[in-house]
Amino acid sequence: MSKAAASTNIESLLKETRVFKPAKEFAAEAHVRSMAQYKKLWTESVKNPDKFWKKQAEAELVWQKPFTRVLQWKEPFAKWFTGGRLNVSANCLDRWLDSGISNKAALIWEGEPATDGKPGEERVLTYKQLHREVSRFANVLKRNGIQKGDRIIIYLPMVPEAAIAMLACTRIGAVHSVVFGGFSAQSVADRIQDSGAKMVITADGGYRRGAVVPLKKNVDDALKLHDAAGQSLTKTIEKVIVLRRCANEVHMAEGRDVWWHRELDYVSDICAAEKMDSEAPLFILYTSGSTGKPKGILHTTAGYLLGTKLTSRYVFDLKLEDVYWCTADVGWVTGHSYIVYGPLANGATALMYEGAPNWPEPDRFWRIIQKYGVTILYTAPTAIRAFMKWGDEWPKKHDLSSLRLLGSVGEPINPEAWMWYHTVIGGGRCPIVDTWWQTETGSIMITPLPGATPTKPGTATLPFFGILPEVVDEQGKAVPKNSGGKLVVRKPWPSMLRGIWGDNERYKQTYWSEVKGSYFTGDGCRQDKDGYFWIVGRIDDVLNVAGHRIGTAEVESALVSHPNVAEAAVVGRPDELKGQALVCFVTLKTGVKATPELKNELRNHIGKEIGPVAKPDEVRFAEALPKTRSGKIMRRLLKQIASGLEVKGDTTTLEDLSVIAKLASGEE
Ligand code: 7RM
Repeated sequence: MSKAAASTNIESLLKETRVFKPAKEFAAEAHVRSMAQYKKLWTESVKNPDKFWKKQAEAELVWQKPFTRVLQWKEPFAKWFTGGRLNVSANCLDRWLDSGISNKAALIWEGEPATDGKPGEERVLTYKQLHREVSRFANVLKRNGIQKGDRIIIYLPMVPEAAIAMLACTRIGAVHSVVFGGFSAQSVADRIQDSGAKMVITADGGYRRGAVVPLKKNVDDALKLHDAAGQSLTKTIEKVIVLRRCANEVHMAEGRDVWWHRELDYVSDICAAEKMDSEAPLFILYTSGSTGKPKGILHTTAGYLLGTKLTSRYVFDLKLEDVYWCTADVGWVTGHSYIVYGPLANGATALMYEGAPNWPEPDRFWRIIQKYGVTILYTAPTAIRAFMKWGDEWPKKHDLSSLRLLGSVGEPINPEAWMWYHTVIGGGRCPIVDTWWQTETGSIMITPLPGATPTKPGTATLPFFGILPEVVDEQGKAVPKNSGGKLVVRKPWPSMLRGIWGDNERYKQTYWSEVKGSYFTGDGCRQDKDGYFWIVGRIDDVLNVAGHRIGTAEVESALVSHPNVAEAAVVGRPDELKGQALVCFVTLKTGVKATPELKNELRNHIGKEIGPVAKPDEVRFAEALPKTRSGKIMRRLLKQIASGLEVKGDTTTLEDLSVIAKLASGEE
């Protein structure tokens, strides 16, 4: 790419100049109150990480036996807080029992509304009650043959029992692997096989937009699956525990399947928390990589707990009186870290909602916020853009004045969505924390601190304490400010993944061989003059069109800044002349007509926003974009469609298969 072209691109990336300083009243009450305070703490934390993490681990965690060393680092394998023993469920529950908050709500759960319009159920579990339920269920696990170190698949809907099951595992040292309720029988079987799980915890069914998802049936199907050689994929499974949720008919296999509620009759509500090694495996969570086979990301006990606890408190400015709502599913890492472990380790009150944002109407979130007086909302850009599309009338119907902080996670948030979130949902008064992190990182890595960091729409801003990210070139050398490069992390951190389950080679290969001596995130990034990190998206989403490096996220952001566009995804298609051509898939706002004129207008709009180099070769209108159940646009599929190829590979995480059929047939 020519120098001139490069600088044009960079300028366009740097167009966003709005800055939002924390309000004085907010900062005055916040855990971190100024940039000076943040900078001092951060500098200390990376200059002397041993000292910093030692102090935090001693102050924040309840130890059954103190640790003797902070970090043993044999790249790429880290051991944190060795010699120590502790229990995650004891840190989330028992520690609050003799405190003033034992009778405070730990979890507030709202069920999906019924099809006949009846409101959803409500359940509140105080710390004391949650402690009892977790202890009882931990005894059920033991009664069914589970021992320390055994792996358990959790395949449940968004009900409190999902959190209870996770915490019960941690109480006795079993390793959970939560599989999102939207995954297929095949995915369940693959995860059982890879983890060697002994048990599945599931439900008869789960509600989704008024329908029943047959979870137990899927488990039955999974348990019948074989590999190509005729070997069972799931022979390690001894027991299946079934929660009754929908009362749909299910088959119970004698000797293998037991009902959750029946089992409770046989157990006491006292279960001592196992003394676990700091480095004992805590959970495995499968995530997709660049190959077809999902990776089992392994997290361990002490470091993960410390990371999620600290970030929950500082990033969300969490206080005891907050009603905090993270809208993720517990099947994703965001649900693990920021519904269950982080908030409970802080004695917070976390809300959990079973259903979809637009069921039965697109105001579900705003209704819930008003009903419970939610103070902190943590959601994803894809949801925010959907709300924008559905129209302002839905949030406007409800009183959102209880909100004091907003969070975003999962993908880059485009400035337009950021501004809408800020104005329409936050009433212009709530700071937004755009949090960058990954399944692999365990907890938030790059983020504003809401009482300290001036924010700019579209950037996750600066690193959290103890985190040393850098943007580097092909040789692994730091690039100058305002240049694009690969995002790496230079130092180990407590909540980092400890490996890929059963595949050390792949762990080394994927994360530690791209840039020598550093953790490679897979994301592209640049730092602006203030040192703020602008995540451009996955490196594989950066296109090279006729020698110009174009971030798909950048073009998408330009598209959604057009008043008629609700959402856009941009991919590359191989092109004989240019290397790659740019193809845009665009969802229009409700009521906007899809015309050839509009296509042209959008091309010109991009030309205007970014420059002629970014003018797409093709604009295609789509009723909806293919997304994973966690809301990430499946660009891999769009690339195949853009290239006129048959859609191949794993589509089990796809939210709605018919979207693909429509796109491929060219239906608009
Ligand atoms: C928490 C989570 C990780 C990938 C990551 C990025 C993207 C996540 C942001 C973001 C820009 C953000 N875990 N990503 N958060 N990009 N700004 N604030 O999403 O493992 O499922 O995904 O998501 O590409 O590498 S994840």
